[in-house]
Amino acid sequence: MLNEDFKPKTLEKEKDFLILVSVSVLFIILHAGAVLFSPSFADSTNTGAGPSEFMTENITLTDTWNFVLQDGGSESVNSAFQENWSADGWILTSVIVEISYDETATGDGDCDTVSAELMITGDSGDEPVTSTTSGSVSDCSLIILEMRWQDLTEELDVDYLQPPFEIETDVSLNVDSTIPFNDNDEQIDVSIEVIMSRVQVN
Ligand SMILES: [Ca+2]
Ligand SMILES: [Ca+2]
Repeated sequence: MLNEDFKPKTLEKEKDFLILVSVSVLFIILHAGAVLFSPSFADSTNTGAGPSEFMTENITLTDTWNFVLQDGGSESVNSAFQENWSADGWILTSVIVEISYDETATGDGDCDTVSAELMITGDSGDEPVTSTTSGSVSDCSLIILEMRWQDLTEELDVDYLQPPFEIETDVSLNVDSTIPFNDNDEQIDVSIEVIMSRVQVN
């Protein structure tokens, strides 16, 4: 039988703590009238645990939109982050946006053309380490846009984004069709995943 000291108390406490953090962050965002992000999962990552015990933790939030665009039309979706969002030390480290669609016109053998652009408005921190901020496809394949900043380090020498700011994704449609007057629109699905990190509070 295991000694009490070897039971995973720490993991349980950590899980409870992360659930509390997820709920708290969601409440802050809702209270601020910002985007209706809902935590899809919360995970904890320990990095660089050396003599100083520097550790970070991550939380991932997701949100989705579905809309129909007419030929030549466009739509802008925005996720707003208010100032109190970072009150507990969370910073934005990654944004991943997926834009997907299919051909919904009956009998149409020509997929429409969808274009998308990702941008941050309202704040100017350091540029992402890697980014893909625009894309266009005409074969019904997935568009993936992303911005990734440097991971948190003990030195904290990165000028991360400071709220308030908005993550904006612009999507536009141009219909292509093999049958005249058969196709004039398309349904577009947009999924946004945001990863936030902070120095773990011991
Ligand atoms: Ca089409
Ligand atoms: Ca179509």
